[in-house]
Amino acid sequence: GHHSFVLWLTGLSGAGKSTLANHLQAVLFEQGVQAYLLDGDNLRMGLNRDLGFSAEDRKENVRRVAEVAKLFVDAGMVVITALISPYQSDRDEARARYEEDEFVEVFVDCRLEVCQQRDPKGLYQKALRGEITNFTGVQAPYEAPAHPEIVVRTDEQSVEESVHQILSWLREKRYI
Ligand code: GGZ
Repeated sequence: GHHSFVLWLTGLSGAGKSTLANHLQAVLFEQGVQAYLLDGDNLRMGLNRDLGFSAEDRKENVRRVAEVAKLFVDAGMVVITALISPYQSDRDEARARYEEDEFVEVFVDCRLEVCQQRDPKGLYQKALRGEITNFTGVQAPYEAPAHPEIVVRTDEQSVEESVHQILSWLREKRYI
């Protein structure tokens, strides 16, 4: 059997967090592990609809998702979160809510220029034109994780390779 934990994906907009999270969820399901997905983008339509993108609001966003994910983990589930979560201090506070072996931080590492080229929703374009303010990587910072458990280079390898890399790590460390 597996134990319950949160796989905390962090990275720039367009780095591939949601894509990876969805693929991971599907592959885990095939292997008998049901993982619940908490995607920042979706949660901002409900639970976090009152929050914007100031540093304070992002902090609160990350805090709430960490709390909700903790409830699921306590209920015995595997949780995958996909939030930019750009500040080291916010991620550290999230991690602090968990037992040491319950929080697996995954840096979804993709060069900014590649994210800007992908620009799946045209948000970088809008930010560069000044139609969106506080956009991560344009007007707002992204602090790369200091000590992530896993780093996947989504600008240098395929989704499948990143998924495989994460699953191998989880198997090796007996998470699954
Ligand atoms: C960053 C923004 C912004 C600004 C809208 N900055 O790539 P997406 O579009 O689909 O997902 C992004 C999402 C980021 O929400 P998070 O909850 O993950 O952010 S954080 O952890 O920093 O609180 C992006 C969209 O919202 N979006 N405006 N200004 N991303």
